[in-house]
Amino acid sequence: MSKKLQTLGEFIIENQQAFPYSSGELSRLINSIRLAAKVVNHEVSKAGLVDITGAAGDTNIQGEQQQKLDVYANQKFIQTLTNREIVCGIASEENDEYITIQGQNNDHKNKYVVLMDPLDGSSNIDVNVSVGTIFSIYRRVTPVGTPVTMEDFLQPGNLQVAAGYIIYGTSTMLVYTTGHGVNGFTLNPAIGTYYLSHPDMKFSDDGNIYSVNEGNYAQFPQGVKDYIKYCQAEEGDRPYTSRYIGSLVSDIHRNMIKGGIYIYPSSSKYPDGKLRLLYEGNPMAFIAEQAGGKASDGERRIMDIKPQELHERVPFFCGSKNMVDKAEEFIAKAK
Ligand code: AHM
Ligand code: MG
Repeated sequence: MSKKLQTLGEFIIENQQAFPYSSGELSRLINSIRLAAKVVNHEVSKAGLVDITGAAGDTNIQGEQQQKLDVYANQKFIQTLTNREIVCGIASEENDEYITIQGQNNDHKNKYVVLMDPLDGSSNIDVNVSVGTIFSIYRRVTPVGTPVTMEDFLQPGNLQVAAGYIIYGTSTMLVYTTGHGVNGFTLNPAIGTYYLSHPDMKFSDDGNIYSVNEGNYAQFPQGVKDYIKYCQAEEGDRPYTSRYIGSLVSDIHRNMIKGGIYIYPSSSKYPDGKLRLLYEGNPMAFIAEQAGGKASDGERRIMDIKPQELHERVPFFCGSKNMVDKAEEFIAKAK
């Protein structure tokens, strides 16, 4: 018997009541992300054909070189979100400052802020490896009718109303949560429709994959080194398998499906870790927790951290719950 095919559009409508503040705005917001993702997907999939890859020449706030597709994806997502009367502000990993959206009547009446990494792992594009978009959505805390302020963006992850990622991989998928589990949709590029392909995604409690840039091993804190040695030890179900793409979305996506832990710890090069709390840490943490997994900075729950600035970095341990617990145990022991 064949399974009933459900499109993302149908899924959004059917589940609208389950969304927080179910006025339909959040559904429209997810819809516009879905649309922008299709446009970006189209461009990303052509990257090898046209002379679009390579550095655009700009340098982002972290001092990293931007690829042209980063700039393109950033523009597309911002355009699509700005053109709809839903979002009052956008913060992007590619922009130094947040963007205020006043709305068509200049009345600042929109309710949601979106924080995003429009094209994460973009250094992988030149070598035809999967990249992703990550997004995080909050309700504004300042009154409707006034321009957004920094306060609207610096909310802890536990106040997210939705978060998700798009993976531009062998298939393009949109995976998201509104706090009622995690669902994954695969794009049929021939007709431009996303279908529910991965309902109710879950991290297994235990896993056997660890994903970390081991080239930086010598720079890691002792507790992290000890945990990596534990992963490699021949005992019980270990050694675990090491898998690291260097593309956060792909590494987390694989580990959610197969069971595993992703680690980007602090190091002598990156004393606060490399990943950004607002654009990468919080949305991935929300997804992980909604999928029964865990996300921590090695000591604290990621989503309980009160952000101090837009581009703040955070050490990141995310994945199967028992694996993250074990990593925390080693870190605590080494203190
Ligand atoms: P980016 O936002 O500049 O693309 O950097 C984030 C990426 C993640 O996708 C990935 O997990 C990590 O950086 C890889 O870093 P490294 O090359 O240091 O291992
Ligand atoms: Mg990134």
